[in-house]
Amino acid sequence: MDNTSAGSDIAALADERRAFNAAISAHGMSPLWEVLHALVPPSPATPCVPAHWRYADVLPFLKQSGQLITAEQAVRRVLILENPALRGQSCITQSLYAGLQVIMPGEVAPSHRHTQSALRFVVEGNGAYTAVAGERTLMNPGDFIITPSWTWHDHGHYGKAEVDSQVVWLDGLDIPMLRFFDAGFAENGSAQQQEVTKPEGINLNRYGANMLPMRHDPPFGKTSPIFSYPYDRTREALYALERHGDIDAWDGVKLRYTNPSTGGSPMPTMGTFMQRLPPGFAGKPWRQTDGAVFSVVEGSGSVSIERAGQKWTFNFGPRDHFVIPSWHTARLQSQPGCVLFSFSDRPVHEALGIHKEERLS
Ligand code: 1HN
Repeated sequence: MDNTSAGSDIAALADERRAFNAAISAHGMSPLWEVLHALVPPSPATPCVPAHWRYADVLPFLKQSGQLITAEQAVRRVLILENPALRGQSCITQSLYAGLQVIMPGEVAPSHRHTQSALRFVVEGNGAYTAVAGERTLMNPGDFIITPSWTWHDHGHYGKAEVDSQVVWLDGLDIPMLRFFDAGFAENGSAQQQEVTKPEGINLNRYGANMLPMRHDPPFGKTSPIFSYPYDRTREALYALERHGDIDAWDGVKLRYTNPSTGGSPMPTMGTFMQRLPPGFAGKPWRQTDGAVFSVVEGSGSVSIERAGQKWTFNFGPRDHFVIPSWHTARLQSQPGCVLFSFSDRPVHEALGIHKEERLS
């Protein structure tokens, strides 16, 4: 066979395959051999990219949004943190939603419920509360608060306009995951605010004193019975462990929040973490299949992220947010020391037996 006839054979075959693809396409089919490599990549090939939202850039827009629309009109006045590579999809990773919610003194964000689970991580301000299942909890900076799936919830701000200022928190929801499963339901409450039937703090007394009632049904199904994890306790633990020298070369001092009745994650779909990087920390690199969203609580530092020859470095300060997508190699550094909150879909990876993590040197 000479080169010319081999060339025309190849061209003829290509034509035949194109015609075949068109023919089966008309019957709702397509050839696997065209897409097999992309369907099962050798390692996770996320479309997500690393991204950083500086609080100094975000805050003016949060304040401006307070002038444009009330919390009541908006239902939830939130600026969504959209992954730059997934614009228009309301997600920060393929499975997670994140947004910054702002509530002004005197405002109410009306009662509703949905099957999507939500976490709140308080970024700044005082005087706001969130109500879950008849109990209100004050929201203070650094507090991690849960809205379990299908529980009525509303938010409010006890403060007075002119005297007090806005409260801002990070919302983390499993919206894209429930969208993927087509399992989302939602309902509006009949009243703006749910009736308060329990004294503030009773939830923490009942489930959050390292003890549990002798007999109880889990109040929130697969979600932690505790819905508020105050920062002062978390902070005290992290700083004490730092003083004791319990410092991991990759993570610094890192603790995960737990559901006290199972030891597992507080929510079935999202894991939450808090870590302290001691002064002068230069962490080793790691990668993990769960893409993670970070909120900077105290101090400053930097994160370097690498994937397939591309590199990003974010210098972060208090109240900044950033995302490390799946299977991107990351390392954390901090000169003055810092505290970082983060959340990811790790419990789902673990439940499915697909979680993978590599700690590099
Ligand atoms: C929601 O209910 C809240 O309750 C926040 O504060 C963000 C984003 C999408 C759908 C529902 C909240 C939300 C949300």
